[in-house]
Amino acid sequence: MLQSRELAARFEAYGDWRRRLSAGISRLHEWLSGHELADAQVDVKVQQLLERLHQDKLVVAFVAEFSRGKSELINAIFFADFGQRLLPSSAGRTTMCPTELLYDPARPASLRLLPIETRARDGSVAEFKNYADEWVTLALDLSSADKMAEALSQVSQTKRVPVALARKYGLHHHDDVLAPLCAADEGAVDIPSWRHAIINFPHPLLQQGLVILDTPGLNAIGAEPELTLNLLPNAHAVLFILAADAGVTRTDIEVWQNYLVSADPATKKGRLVILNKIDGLWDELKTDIEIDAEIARQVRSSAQILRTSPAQVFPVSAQKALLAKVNGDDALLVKSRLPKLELALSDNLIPAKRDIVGSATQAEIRALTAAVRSMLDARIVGIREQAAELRGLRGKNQDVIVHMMERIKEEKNLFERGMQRYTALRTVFTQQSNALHESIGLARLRDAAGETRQRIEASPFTSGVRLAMSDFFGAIRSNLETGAAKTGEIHDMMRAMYTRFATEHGLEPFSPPPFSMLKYRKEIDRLERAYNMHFNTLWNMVSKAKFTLMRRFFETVASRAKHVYNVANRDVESWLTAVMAPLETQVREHHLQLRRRLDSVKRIHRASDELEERLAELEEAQAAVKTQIAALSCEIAAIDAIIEQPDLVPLAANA
Ligand SMILES: Nc1nc2c(ncn2[C@@H]2O[C@H](COP(=O)(O)OP(=O)(O)OP(=O)(O)O)[C@@H](O)[C@H]2O)c(=O)[nH]1
Ligand SMILES: [Mg+2]
Repeated sequence: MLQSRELAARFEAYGDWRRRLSAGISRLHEWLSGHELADAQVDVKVQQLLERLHQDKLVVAFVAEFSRGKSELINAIFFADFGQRLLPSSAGRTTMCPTELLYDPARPASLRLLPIETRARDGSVAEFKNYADEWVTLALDLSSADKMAEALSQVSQTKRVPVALARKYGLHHHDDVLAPLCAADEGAVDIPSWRHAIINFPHPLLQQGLVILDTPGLNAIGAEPELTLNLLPNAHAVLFILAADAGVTRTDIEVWQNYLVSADPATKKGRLVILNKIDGLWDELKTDIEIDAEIARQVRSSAQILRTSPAQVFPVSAQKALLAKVNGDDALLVKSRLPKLELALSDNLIPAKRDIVGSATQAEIRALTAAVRSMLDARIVGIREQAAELRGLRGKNQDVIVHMMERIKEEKNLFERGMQRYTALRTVFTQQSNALHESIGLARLRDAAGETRQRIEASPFTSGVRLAMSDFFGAIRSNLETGAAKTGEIHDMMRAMYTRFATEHGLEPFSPPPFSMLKYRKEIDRLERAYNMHFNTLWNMVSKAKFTLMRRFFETVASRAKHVYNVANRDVESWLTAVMAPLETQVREHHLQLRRRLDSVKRIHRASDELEERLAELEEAQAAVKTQIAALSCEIAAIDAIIEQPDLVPLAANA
């Protein structure tokens, strides 16, 4: 049977690859620990790496005006195995709140719902996610597809409230297209019951780290800043859905322009247009050739209106594809053209994601093992020097040996004096690190956010709000700049210190890596662009509840910024370790070597027949370190091989 499992198979292969990579890293770690080459820093780094690989997510969002078939398409692509419609899909407005489908093994299978009432309070959806008690949790019965579907019908639930209350939530206004659809009694309207839904269940794809985001139509998208500022810009792929029976409407164009076309070229990849419901064109009085020509014509005209290439537009029938998969009807599945979309989606998505994760992991492994490698190299050099020194003593009398002992003692004293400088450096380094952390600390961000909140509240005009917001971004940029200056100072200081230890005590030369704040600045720039893009839309959309909405909008901006600060602080912490750790290791190793040298010479001084024995020991020690270096290279090569190995896509997927 022909299986349309391209995406599923590729995705599973990607999950498999991540697991193999994790196993490779664990093997390396075991090896390092077994040879006493892993210190606490290595342990922490490996732990972080494994955690990141394990939690790696791939987010696919579905965006469109209502009733284009988003939920149906999700059912067809991902959940046909349930043998029925899982997400509610019906005529008219169905999905009422943004719905994330994911799997978090720490929680039982459940549907979590954030009440719409939270819109009247401060706090973004991302922040509410940290407070379990704010959510209504319904258990999911995985053994019954019927019961699952029934529970999931909650995402389309609405409730009737007075207009004033809807306004307070920033949900109702006179020119909203929602109004005629849900106008109820005089003075009352229907609004969504929930603000956000999270479906947690162990579907194989979700277990691999796939996150699916289903969204409601136009105005509902605009009203939830979490979507516009966070979830959509951060999705790895966004599918924009049109319906062949509706054509490209004015609101379709609005959704496309506001949420899909962004100024950010980096996010352009992974944006696909779907022309759904092509089964409406399957006219039995026409030949297949005529039908194909009609579909091709609609693809071209849609592409033209959206100013994208026809190759980016995928005609499908989600409904027929779901039906075909449920009934195992291969001919219908091909006719639905869903397999072509799945192929494009996996081609677009997974290799790019794999490259990013692969090269990031490779870089981390390189950095991690480089330190170990340079320590082993230094050990070899030390052993060789020691052996040369001892060979020089062959046949020499006691005086020469005493003289040499004195020389080593002197060298050791000199080094120990140098250690005082090292201790002093550590103190300065700690102070500088604290100052660096403070410059990009959350307290700074909190202050800036507090001030911005007050200014938004106090300014009745657009210009005031705009200025407050732009000052907020300005304050963040200046924090990042201060932080960048501090990392520059630390870098200079450490570089000078490494050079000094290298010239004065013959330690391995090492140039510490610089730190760049560019990544975080870019992220903040992107956030500001997203904010600017949606500001006018929002401002015009909500007349009465402008300020509550603006506040909510700002809370999401602030919580995104907080995320950037958290990441920056975490990265700064690892950088500081990476800059200081080699010096620590070198100093420790060098000190140890001086002591060993002194010990050897002392032993020989006491009994000169020990010389040859000692030389043989050194010979052995050198061979052992060489074996370790070779084994380390093998371990690294094994990880590289996993990273570069092509995906093992099961053959069935290509059938
Ligand atoms: N004929 C046909 N109908 C479809 C197709 N895909 C979806 N539909 C129907 O279109 C209607 C809307 O589908 P939904 O999946 O609810 O659309 P949506 O985009 O999720 O809509 P909202 O949740 O309201 O935003 C439902 O009645 C579906 O059965 C298709 O390929 N062909
Ligand atoms: Mg829907």
